[in-house]
Amino acid sequence: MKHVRQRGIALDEFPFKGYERIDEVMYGWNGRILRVNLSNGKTSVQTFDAEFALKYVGGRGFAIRLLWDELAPGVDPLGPDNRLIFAAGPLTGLLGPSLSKLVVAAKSPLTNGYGDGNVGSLAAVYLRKAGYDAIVVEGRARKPTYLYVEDEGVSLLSAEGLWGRTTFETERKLKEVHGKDIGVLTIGPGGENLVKMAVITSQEGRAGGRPGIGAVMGSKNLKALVIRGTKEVPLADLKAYRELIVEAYRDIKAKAGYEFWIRQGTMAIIEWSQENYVLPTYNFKEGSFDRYRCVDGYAMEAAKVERRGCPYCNMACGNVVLDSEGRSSELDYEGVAMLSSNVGIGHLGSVSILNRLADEYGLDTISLGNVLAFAMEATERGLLKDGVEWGDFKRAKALVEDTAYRRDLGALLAEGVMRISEKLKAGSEAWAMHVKGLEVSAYDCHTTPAMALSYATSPIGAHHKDAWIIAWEVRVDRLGYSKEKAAKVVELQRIRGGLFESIVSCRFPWVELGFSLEWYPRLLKAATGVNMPLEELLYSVADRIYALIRAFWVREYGGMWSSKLDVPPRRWFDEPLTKGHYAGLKLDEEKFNELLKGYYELRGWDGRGIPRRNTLERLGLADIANELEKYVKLKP
Ligand code: PTT
Ligand code: SF4
Repeated sequence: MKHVRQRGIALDEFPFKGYERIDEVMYGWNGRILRVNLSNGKTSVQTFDAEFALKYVGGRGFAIRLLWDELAPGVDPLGPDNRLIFAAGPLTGLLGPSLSKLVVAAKSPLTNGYGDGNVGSLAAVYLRKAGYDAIVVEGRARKPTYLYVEDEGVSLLSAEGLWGRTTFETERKLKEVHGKDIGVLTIGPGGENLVKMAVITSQEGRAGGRPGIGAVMGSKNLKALVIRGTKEVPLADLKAYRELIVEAYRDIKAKAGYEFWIRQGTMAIIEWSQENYVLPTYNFKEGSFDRYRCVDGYAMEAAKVERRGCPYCNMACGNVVLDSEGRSSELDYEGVAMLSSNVGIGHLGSVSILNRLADEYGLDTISLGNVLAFAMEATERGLLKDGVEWGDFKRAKALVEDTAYRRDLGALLAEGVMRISEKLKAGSEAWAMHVKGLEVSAYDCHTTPAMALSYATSPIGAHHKDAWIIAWEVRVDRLGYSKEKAAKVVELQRIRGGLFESIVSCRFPWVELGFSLEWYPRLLKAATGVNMPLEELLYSVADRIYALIRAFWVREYGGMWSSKLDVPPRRWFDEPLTKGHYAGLKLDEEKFNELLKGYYELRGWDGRGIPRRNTLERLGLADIANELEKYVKLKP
């Protein structure tokens, strides 16, 4: 990366086909990364050029390249040398449908591999309006600190009065000090106490960074980011861009599913999952829950008091209910499924309390539902004293607090299921529901091999974000192991994990309402002036990002890396479902391994799941291949 902003890169200098620069100025990107070193209190601006922008686009693409370049393999994720990255893309923060999302990334303390998440926030808008595309934080502050950014002005301020406060309190306090017109990203006690599933939150209901990115922030003594920006990102064709977004907003609103989406958002998935026997139930033992009606989208609608969302979004999905303590709680499918059916609690008011506490303490609801369920099963099996029974809301609530503060049993739960299982032993790894250390999100995979493949090959551990293939799989071929399924996983990863995480935009308009993908190259062209066809974004940019993330994992694991890391939890291979239409069925290990092999072939990775040298070279990553070769022998 060059440290001088370069304008007017000549077309023939750019090594990739398909781009057509229509202007000499770099539009759409600010071309600036704010660097913050908390150890010495210094801040600086690093610029990047058009080549870097076009090669990695933004968000996850920027994050993985920076982490690859700057982290020594084996670096302590909770040490000062880890980098905490907030990365936008060329569409982030622009006025337009669902564009206010931000990637938060670091080496993960939960998995020791690449970790990221995506949070919707006014901070994303203001980051770009302040003139930056990313913030990279390194070092560790001696005392609790928060970063204040107002256009060119950057200061590190004392957060001693904020440390210990919940995320909600922190954001409110910061607004008292700096006014309401700020974007805030903050951690709660979970991040402060280095809980391995701590997230970064915003706006009392947005959260991101499942693989412990909040703990990385806590390890740096960084309580919050406060951002206000007043400038406009330079756009290549403002008139065309404005015309497009008017049309795009209209298109979204006219979609057939719009009205129902506005009513239920992701909460509609509870009923769908139940009907299709994939609702996580009792630590993923079953796929259906007898009290699902008490926590489904209709139960939520009956209790709903407000709808919230990310800035500029016209399909806001944050459904707010009052919990049993009379407090607001913003619900979504993943959190509700994991904190209800998966732990045996069939009461929406109670589930909403657990969900709200997770937001206040800054803990990931998905991993929390997993560790609670794991503790319940361990208690049932006699492995935990003073544990927790299935469905015991009162004890579960106390354990959420204990986890955030690492008290008693909570200190163990704060480590996540992989480490709890390593401690308890007694064969518990067979029902520790994680991949590479990240807990499984809310879809049971006894009878959905492609979804299991999606978890197994996700670039951050068991998260559905990159390939939510289950809806297609259930509709098209429920139980099969055809290579078409591997191809579909790759296709979805390209779109969801590559395109949306690099441009950076919310994927819901496309996923939930069928907003065409073709909108994005059009928006990109108007914003940046660059003609990046969809094929280029999917087959070059997305594949490059995936190969680089995989290279990062392999470099971290060195000789320990093997395809055995790309497997779903054992429970789905060993224990069949006992209830419902698919009772008696489970995953077939041999066939799954064939599916995985097919996936590797499609990606151009070898049988160990390592990108081949020619794959890396084809993607413009020859330098990565040379570096990786120091750790493992690459296949040609
Ligand atoms: C995301 C994961 C999800 S995925 C959910 S609900 W989902 C949970 N949300 C949590 C939460 O809330 N609070 C909390 N304490 N923990 C939480 N953990 C879980 O985190 C979110 C929406 C949703 S709701 C989804 S699917 C989509 N995710 C997107 C994505 O990943 N990328 C993208 N480009 N667009 C997306 N749009 C949708 O955004 P992680 P948000 Mg999220 C409160 O964080 O680490 O990525 O894991 O950001 O602003 O809350 O919006 O049924
Ligand atoms: Fe945010 Fe939901 Fe809108 Fe996506 S659909 S931008 S997550 S409010």
